[in-house]
Amino acid sequence: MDDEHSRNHLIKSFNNQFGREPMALAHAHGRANLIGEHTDYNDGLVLPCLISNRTEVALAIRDDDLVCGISNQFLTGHKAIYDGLDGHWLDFVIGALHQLLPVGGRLQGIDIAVKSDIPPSAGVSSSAALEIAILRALVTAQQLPSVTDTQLALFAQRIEHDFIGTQCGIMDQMVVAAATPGDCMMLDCRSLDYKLMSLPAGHVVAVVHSGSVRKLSDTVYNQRLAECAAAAQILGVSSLRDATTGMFGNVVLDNEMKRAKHVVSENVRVQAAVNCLLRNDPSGLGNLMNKSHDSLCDDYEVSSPELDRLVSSLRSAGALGARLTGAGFGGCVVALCETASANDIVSRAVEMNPDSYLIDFIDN
Ligand code: NG1
Repeated sequence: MDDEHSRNHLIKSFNNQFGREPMALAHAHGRANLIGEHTDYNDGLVLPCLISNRTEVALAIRDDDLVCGISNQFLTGHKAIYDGLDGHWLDFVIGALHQLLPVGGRLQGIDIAVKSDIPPSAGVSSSAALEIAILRALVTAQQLPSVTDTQLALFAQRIEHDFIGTQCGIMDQMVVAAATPGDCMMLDCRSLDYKLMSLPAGHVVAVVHSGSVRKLSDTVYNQRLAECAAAAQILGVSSLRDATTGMFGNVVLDNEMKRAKHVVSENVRVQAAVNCLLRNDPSGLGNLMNKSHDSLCDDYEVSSPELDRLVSSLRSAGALGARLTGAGFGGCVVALCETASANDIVSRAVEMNPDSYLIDFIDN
């Protein structure tokens, strides 16, 4: 479905459900991370790209305090703004209303229709896309002064922290707010400085779903966060961004130090990957992606048998590099492929992993 057709379809659904026209429309894309995993909440470096899959929202203000929503992915529902959080997707809308208060927003009832082709729980930022799209539409509907992309990203991250319960870093929200499909964003998660870059000429990144959704992710995610904080304290640095490989010595590494080793080496790999993009070196980039996956598997311990199998199938089918993307424990894999052979590589890998399927090809 093209963009205009899809927008008209959303407006029609809004109309059918709420019997009126929406006051604002907005959309935001999902993302796949090329390299730089589990570094964002350690003040580190990341290199995510937007995918073409996107979330669209249509909304209008109500004159009571109810938030009423329909979605093609989640259950229709309604709740009052002042009801407690209960894990319903409408908590994202309530979170967004609260975040916009400091820039003049108001706590008002909302009718909202959402349409998305970003698979949830797949490591491709369906939640950041929903947050940014809702925030953008509310800025329009409430006629607020314009908000910068970085401000939007920080509001979206606070929705995760305060209304959803995930203590995530800033990678997803920054790239979703500030990039356009096909861009790679080199982001410093400490300073929030970023640079948009292009993929190597003649190459695409395949985003392939392993067929297994993320399991145990919130619990293990928060556990990794705590292990990284403990490792930083042991190493005497304020965050693992300031740790160096020399600090580990030659001793056998316990869990905390293994997590630290991944983060420190991953920051080095992101810098090296940026150099590969600058000098158009796809095989160097592929190599770094492979090393990143191995480190996530051995030292960070967030891979799964399904992800490992898909990664090795993509490599053996001819990808220059393949790795899990997002938090891990299931979800998607990214693979760097020559454009001319990308379809063939993905078809062969999918044949070897019948539950897996292609989500998108990212190209410039
Ligand atoms: P995914 O798996 O896309 O939800 C999560 C975090 C990111 C980052 C990555 C690991 C959320 C919402 N996002 O991404 O901030 O830490 O894991 O690099 O939890």
